[in-house]
Amino acid sequence: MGIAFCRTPYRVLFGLGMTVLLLHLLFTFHGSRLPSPSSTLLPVNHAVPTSPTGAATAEKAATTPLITAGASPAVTTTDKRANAVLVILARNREASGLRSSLKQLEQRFNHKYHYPYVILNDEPFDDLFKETVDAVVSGNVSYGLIPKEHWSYPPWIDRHKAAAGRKKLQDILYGSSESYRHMCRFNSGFFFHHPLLAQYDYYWRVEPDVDFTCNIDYDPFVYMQERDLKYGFNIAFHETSATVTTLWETTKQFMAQHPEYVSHPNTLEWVVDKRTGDYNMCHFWSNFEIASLNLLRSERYQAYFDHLDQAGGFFYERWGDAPVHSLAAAMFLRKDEIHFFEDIGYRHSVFENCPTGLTVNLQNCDCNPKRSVNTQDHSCTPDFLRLDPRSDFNITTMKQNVARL
Ligand SMILES: Nc1nc2c(ncn2[C@@H]2O[C@H](COP(=O)(O)OP(=O)(O)OP(=O)(O)O)[C@@H](O)[C@H]2O)c(=O)[nH]1
Ligand SMILES: [Mg+2]
Repeated sequence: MGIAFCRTPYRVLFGLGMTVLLLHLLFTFHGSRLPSPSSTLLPVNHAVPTSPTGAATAEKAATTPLITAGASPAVTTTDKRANAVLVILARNREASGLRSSLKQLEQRFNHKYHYPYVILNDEPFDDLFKETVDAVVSGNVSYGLIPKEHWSYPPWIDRHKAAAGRKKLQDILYGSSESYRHMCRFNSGFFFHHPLLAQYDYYWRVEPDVDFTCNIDYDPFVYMQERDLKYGFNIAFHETSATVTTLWETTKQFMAQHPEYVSHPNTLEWVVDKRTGDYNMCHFWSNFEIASLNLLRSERYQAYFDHLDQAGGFFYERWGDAPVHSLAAAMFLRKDEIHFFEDIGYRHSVFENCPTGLTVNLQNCDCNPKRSVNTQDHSCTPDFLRLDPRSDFNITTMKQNVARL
């Protein structure tokens, strides 16, 4: 009772004042944090996972999400949420390209779910990069630096041989690039060991300058989790063979040394040429991946990566993380643990996946299914879908549907 005004009628007035103030604060907070009236109604858990030990200094919460929701259709959602993260590797100079990708990803999907982001770089991110990203995301962002040992030559690599390898491939895209090789090796063997990712089970890889062309009205992470799916792709294509001259030989050596690691059944049929027994160059395009971090952290994946890394093909040739992840998925997963995200409209450089209209209302898309690479025979997706005639997507039906449009 030491405070004089804590007596009626002052107590009543104070109570009223506090109520008004609280209501004001509540509306101000909601107005700035939640981007659309529809999203305020969604029963999605907005909790943001706490950062792992030691990651706190690298972490910066996004405070000013500016995205406003477009005209999203009715959203099918549940309270369920996966322990998942959006992962990006980028350079400072790619800030505006990344902003473009993330604005679309937020508008199409994440403004309803607020999944966190982990963004990694081999150099520290500058303030401009962070400001650019923070301005467009609705999830928490952690910026991480890649340890030197994950982005440099291991001691057993012969630098002269590596230089000769780059010269040999100089006429191929990124064939003469050293940094591209570090990037591919990092994405093959190290990103999932970064401490900022330690707490998560699933990741979705995103790149600068890609387009998400359809609304995504469900949670693909939960979709994966509920079906025990391990690897999700969106585009499958043939690799440039000169970049992986000895990758298949080296993979066969691994399988011979470690038959215990190869699953039965597996998906090797998809990557092996029936006539010759060679690698047919099919791979999932890893610039889009929704997958299990535990798969990559598994003993067998680690053993496979170590085997490849010792052989040196990341530097002597130009092994990409896409064929490496794909061969791993083929050896370690059953076909029904791999999912084709046909319904996610996605464009990366010249290739795109545009839904065929079987599962997605194309009015909510900004792409032309006739331009989609996945229904074309020179893509590797038809072969993948034919492996399992009971799969959700039947290539013949998909093609027929596109032809009718
Ligand atoms: N920090 C960092 N990121 C890189 C570097 N090189 C590539 N990346 C990132 O790694 C990913 C793949 O690189 P890209 O250059 O897109 O390679 P790509 O997809 O094979 O080829 P593009 O057709 O050019 O897109 C992207 O997210 C890039 O931002 C690098 O030297 N440093
Ligand atoms: Mg790219």
